[in-house]
Amino acid sequence: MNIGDIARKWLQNLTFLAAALTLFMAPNAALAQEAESADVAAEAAVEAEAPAFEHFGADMIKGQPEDGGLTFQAQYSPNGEYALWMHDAILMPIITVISIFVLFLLLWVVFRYRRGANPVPSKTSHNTLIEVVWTVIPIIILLVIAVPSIRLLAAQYESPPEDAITITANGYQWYWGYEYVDNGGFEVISNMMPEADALAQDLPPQLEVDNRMVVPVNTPLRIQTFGADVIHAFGIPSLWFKIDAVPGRINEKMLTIKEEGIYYGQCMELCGARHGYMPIAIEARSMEDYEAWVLAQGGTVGEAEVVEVEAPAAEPAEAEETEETAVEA
Ligand SMILES: [Cu+2]
Repeated sequence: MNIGDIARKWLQNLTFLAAALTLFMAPNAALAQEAESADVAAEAAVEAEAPAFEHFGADMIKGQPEDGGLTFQAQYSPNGEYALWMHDAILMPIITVISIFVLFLLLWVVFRYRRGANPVPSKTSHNTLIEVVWTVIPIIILLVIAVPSIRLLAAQYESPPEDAITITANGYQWYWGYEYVDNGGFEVISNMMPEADALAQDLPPQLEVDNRMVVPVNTPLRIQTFGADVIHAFGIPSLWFKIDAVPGRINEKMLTIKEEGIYYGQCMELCGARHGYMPIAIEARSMEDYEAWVLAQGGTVGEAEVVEVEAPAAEPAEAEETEETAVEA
């Protein structure tokens, strides 16, 4: 073989190698390109599905006391509406009628039986008819009040349905933490917003917070409360909702909010030096908005969280151990 032959052979080999390489790489390159465009499409889809969550502004504040208001502030939960109706339609009319009637009796006695008109006082000490009337009528009034009153009391103790969304309000000295038990278990820490920031956004200072408790509207919520250090109380007047947050135990109460909006409350149990500076701000949103917010917080939505919650494996083992110890003992 001369040098020319060797060179030709090498050239052939090189060409073959190059061809093989090209054949091998081409589909990969195509695949990579496809994958890249798929990624871009997926990202675009995610962006389209989950628009950036925007919190409500001052125009959505509801249930605040009004200047010159005579009754309770507007109510935004079924129990609150019922309580407001009972106050306005039953209690206030009865109180008004009784007060006017007693005032009339007093004035009547003062004028009709004054000394000038009655030089000889009456010696009457019993009147069976009047005594029966002033016993029976108050009983009827009390029964009329008792019916809606006991209904309201019972409604406030009603247990939430099984599919209610559980949110735990943890009271800390001196702020609130909202734990989304059914949405991945993340906790939102909520502190009072500095006065200047609140005023700049036209929000009520000392009521507004940095992170609101976002909840879905028209959905039964299982609100659980817990005191991390001392007793606090989770109270929102416009939702007719108040429940103590006690260390060492979990309290539970159902809450359903009827309208989207921002509702303010405060800690309602004297809990220390900054008790007056741990406000509550609830933002009720549509279910879609709520889920978007949960995802933005890193939480989970839908069926997935049911699968994630597995029964603790340690339990049966512990039970066996206690059995064994019991046998040994
Ligand atoms: Cu407190």
